[in-house]
Amino acid sequence: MLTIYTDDHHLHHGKHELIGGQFTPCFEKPSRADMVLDRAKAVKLGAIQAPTDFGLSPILRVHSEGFVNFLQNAWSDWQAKGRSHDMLPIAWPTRRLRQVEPTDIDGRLGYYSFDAGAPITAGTWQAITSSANVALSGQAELRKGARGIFSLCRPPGHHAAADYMGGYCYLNNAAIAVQAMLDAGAKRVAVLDVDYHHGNGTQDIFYDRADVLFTSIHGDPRFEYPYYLGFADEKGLGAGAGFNFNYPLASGSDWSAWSLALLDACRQIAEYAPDALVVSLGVDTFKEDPISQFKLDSPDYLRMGEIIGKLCLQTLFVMEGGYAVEEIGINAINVLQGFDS
Ligand code: SP5
Ligand code: ZN
Repeated sequence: MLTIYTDDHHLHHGKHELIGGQFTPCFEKPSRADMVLDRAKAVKLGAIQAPTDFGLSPILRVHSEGFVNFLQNAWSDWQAKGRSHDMLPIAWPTRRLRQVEPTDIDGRLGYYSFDAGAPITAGTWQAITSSANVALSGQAELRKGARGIFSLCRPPGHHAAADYMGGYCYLNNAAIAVQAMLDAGAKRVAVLDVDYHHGNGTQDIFYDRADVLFTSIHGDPRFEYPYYLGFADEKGLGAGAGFNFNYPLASGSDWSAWSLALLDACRQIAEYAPDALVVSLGVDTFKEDPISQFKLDSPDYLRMGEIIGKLCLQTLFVMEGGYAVEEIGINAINVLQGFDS
């Protein structure tokens, strides 16, 4: 399988995120993608190809102009206040507060985010646009006829919605690729989000649309981040009603519970008969993941890939989460090898 990758992700290396009331070294760090790349090379998964630059227009098909403008200028606006440390928000427009974009950068930072887990640094804009280009290049390669392509994106994307960032995510790489597939002529695209956390951003972007089926298997939001979306009763809205499937699972879920949800999601995807499948590939479901509560083991990822492969759909794998850095390469590449087997 072809891997799309660029070193540009090294330009994004936040120092701290806020967890349990403490500034904690970011779990989302450059070594994650380095480990996945090393493993792809070690098992000779296939060629590694650099992305091409698609510019801002495919990003603006998914994200609002105000949000993209904010991300592009955030660091210079921050520097203009004499600050050179990472950006993190301090206030958010929750219930009954006005949804009006402030002029001040601290106000804009809260306005365009939903948590204090996604620092913006000097190199973030370059890294996130390159990550989107990795996803876009993957969909372009898939269109040439490949069965599967791996977009080794970093930073991840599935928590980012049209107009907000959070959860280590800034631009929604998977959603940008999906929209590009539709714009290139696909009639229907399915998303299977296997990251441990609910893909709230991707769900939100496509929630009222019938041309994208969104399925997600994740920690039940009653106990797990992102807490405020990902419940089983979220079925889609308007034209999108019936095209959204959430599988919230209990803390401690292992392959036996997880794979049942996967089989049901695959049944929905097969019934939808999409022109292509985009897998939001997070491997933070691993038993040793430092921030997660599922119990998948490394061989389970081979089986996951095999089951996804049985859908017989052209499939773009887009890297999302996974924080057990030692095993992230084995687990992510196992999915791709299972798919190829
Ligand atoms: C892309 C992705 O996987 N983003 C995940 C963002 C999670 N951010 C919140 C982490 C909260 C961790 N809480 C449990 C800490 C256990 N020590
Ligand atoms: Zn995750």
